[in-house]
Amino acid sequence: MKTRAVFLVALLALLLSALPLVSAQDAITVTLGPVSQRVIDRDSLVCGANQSLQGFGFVNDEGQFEGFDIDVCRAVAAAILGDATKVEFRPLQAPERQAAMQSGEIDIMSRNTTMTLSRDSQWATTFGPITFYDGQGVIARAELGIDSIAGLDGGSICVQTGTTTELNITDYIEANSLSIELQVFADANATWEAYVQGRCDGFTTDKSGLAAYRSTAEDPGAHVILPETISKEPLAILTPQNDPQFAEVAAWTVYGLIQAEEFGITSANVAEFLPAEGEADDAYTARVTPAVARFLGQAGNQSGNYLGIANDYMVTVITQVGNYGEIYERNLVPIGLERAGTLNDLWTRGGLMYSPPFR
Ligand SMILES: N[C@@H](CCC(=O)N[C@@H](CS)C(=O)NCC(=O)O)C(=O)O
Repeated sequence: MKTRAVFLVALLALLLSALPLVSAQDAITVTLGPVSQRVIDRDSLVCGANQSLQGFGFVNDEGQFEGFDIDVCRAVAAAILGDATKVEFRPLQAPERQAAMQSGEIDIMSRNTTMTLSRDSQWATTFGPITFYDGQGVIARAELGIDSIAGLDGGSICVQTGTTTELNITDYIEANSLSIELQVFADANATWEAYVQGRCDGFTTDKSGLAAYRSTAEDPGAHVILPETISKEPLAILTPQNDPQFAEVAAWTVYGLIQAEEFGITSANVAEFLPAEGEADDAYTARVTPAVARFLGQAGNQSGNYLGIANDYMVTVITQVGNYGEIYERNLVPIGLERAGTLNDLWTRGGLMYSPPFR
């Protein structure tokens, strides 16, 4: 019995000595997935985008893509390629999104796209973190003098096909026993134009989209956004389902934007959160906090290494694109989407923007 116990202890010791010692400092090996690999090989990220939605994704007067969703793609390019300008934008109409994702012609989609069960399961995609909490609404001409969707009973609403919008408004009309005719268009701008020209009494889309379209109207005050929010429209990024490693890169870039804002790290002050010349690791860590040192991949901490990208990738992202709040401020405040007190505020201020821990 005793000999057997000694033998077992000896065997255990042998086995343990054969195991590599794992410490936080050890190199981490990450195998790049097919999407990451092709992005690196072509040195450019192909991003499915909107080209006609003010604030979110549109082509500006200089012919450049601009907007909140556009900046999210730029942030992912900065994370994986170290350069926020290395993005090729692929404009997509709403009904083209599923095929673009399934065919593998894009690496990522960042295009006011609502996360739903059927899309998540049927589009060969992985939805990433929610970048904007939205909900559907209806806009109508102010001269009608109505203050609710029911005021459009007997009238008509213009709506774009291939969207959750069309499905939700159909449900709403039925559930509320309204008699409202839907005029359906494939193209977003054609839908808005039809409403503006008086072919419909109202126009419906995500409330963010209503703000965007109203901002382009000749007289924005001539249109009222009705108070009801008839659906949940959590807008999120999408990546191809065949590459979980790339999905993690994209997800932890979005989380990083939110976390940077929570830490108060911006494109203007990020250098202050890096080690000063000659500053010892422990002095630096004490100055910025261990959590910030980890987040920025400094002082021997692992960060991007876990994802197979540059360890200090968030330094690059914040320097080149800014944090979530900066991206919001730059793109969405100008179209009238105030943030304070909304779901899109940081969780520390009562909103839903919340990053899991970087550790
Ligand atoms: N979030 C909804 C609606 C998305 C959507 O495509 N909305 C329209 C109106 S705001 C749009 O962006 N159209 C622009 C286009 O198709 O070019 C969805 O995912 O289906």
